[in-house]
Amino acid sequence: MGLRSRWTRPALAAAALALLGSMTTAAATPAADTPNARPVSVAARIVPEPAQISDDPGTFRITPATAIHLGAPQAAGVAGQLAALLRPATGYPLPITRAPAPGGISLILDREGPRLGAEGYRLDVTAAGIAIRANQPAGLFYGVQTLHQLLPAAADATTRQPGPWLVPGAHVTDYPRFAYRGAMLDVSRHFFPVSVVEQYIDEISEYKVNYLHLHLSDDQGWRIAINGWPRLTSYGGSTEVGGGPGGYYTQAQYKQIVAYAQAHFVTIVPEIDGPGHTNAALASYAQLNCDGQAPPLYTGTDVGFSSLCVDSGITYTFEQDVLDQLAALTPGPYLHVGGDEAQSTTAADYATFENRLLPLVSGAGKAAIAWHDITAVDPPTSVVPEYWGTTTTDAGTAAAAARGNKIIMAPANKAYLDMKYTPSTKLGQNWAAYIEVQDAYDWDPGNYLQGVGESSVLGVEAPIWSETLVTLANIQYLAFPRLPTIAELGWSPQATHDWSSFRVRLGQQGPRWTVDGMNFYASPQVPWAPGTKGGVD
Ligand code: TNX
Repeated sequence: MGLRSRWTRPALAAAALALLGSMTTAAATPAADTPNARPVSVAARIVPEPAQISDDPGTFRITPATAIHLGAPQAAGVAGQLAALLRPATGYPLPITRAPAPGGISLILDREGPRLGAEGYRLDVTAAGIAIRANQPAGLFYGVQTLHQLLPAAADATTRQPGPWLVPGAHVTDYPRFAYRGAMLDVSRHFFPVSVVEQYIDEISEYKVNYLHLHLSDDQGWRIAINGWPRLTSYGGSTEVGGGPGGYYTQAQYKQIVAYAQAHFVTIVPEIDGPGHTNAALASYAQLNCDGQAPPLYTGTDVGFSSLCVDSGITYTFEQDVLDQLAALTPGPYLHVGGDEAQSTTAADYATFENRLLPLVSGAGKAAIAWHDITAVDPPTSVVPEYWGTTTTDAGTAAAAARGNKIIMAPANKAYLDMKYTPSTKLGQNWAAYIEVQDAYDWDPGNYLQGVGESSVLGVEAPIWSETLVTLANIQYLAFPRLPTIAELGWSPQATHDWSSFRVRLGQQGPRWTVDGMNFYASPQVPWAPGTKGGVD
């Protein structure tokens, strides 16, 4: 969260609330209107679906006297986020206290046992109070995200609203299915400033996504400052698809993104692609080209035409500088090294390159993630191939899984958020598929790719490539509601998988997204709750 401070769109929010107010049906804000009118069970509201959830007959009321009890100093960050969420719309002080606050909201860190792990939580809402318990602060954060979805949509407003602030009773015990629940943002094809990345972090972390992979380099732009190689950004970062001004992150800005992500329990995975997808670097430094000639900058959308010079020592000096600096800036365990679509590199050269590159990643103290093309070189088991294919068989990825590599599942025809929903979607592409919400939902990451079973799957990722995306509103339109859909596949037990339940729960997100001013696709497959106003393509 932290979203209240960012989603300052009073006009949009006011319009949304007017819309909510104009609805005569109590279903617009079910719990808010009449204490005992609870047309939607709490179990029918939460995305991703918790491991266990049941209703409690009581209803908790947030009042001017409600306090947030900090059960442990390490809960301070999450407590501050919860207070920042609740204060603007309620207008209540919601003090954060170290003393127990009977009748309030308690955030408690204690030994909840191994089942909850580092990210699980218990949430109990009764008439007498709200308690969130976890082993680690990440679990408290996820408990707060679940609590957020139990609040009336008007709680998201940035200005004071009338209330009442009723939270339906619930008992939740929850923990993730997969360790890696990722989103990817392509900041190379079009550049997005820090503020957009931070807002995307707000939005993905509400759905318990815990990794954000940033695609920092490609043919069209180099987006991260590297000491000793200033032209990568001053020249290689100076444009983007369509010829716009591009841009890049200074190392200080990148650190700001990392810190913002950490506060939302999101780990940044930086990607530097190679040996292909490297025109921006090749244009910036002639010595990275085998013929010593720098090509011009590129602002089109073709792929597969560029290659680093694999036999030249300077290529690996360059890579080592880049990877060492990125490793030093990145607290997370992974560096993503791309490796996809190297169509201008022979298979032998590709193997030469990767076999020199991968040790640089381990030398920098990190594990490599790479697109599943990497399986052609039989990478060490520490390397995580990311499957982006469109078929349910892939011999290379299956062989890697059999050798012991863990796999991230991002099949393009299911999980690519830049695919159009239908032929009439204006944004996005369709090379992998049209992906309506049900298509994005109806697959099982742990039993999808032949030979890659549950125990070989590290998790899922939903990439969004930005060839056609220029604004945050563009990103939101393609990401919502499919990002929460892939997030559910990453978090919820497979036993809960059920489209008829999911579409109802997804529909309950609409009023809140509307209050938040989100530009989302109001898919006709989803029964949107009253108060939902979809966005535009
Ligand atoms: C394929 S998926 C790519 C990207 C494009 C994307 C567009 C992958 C590893 N490479 O370079 O941006 O398609 O959907």
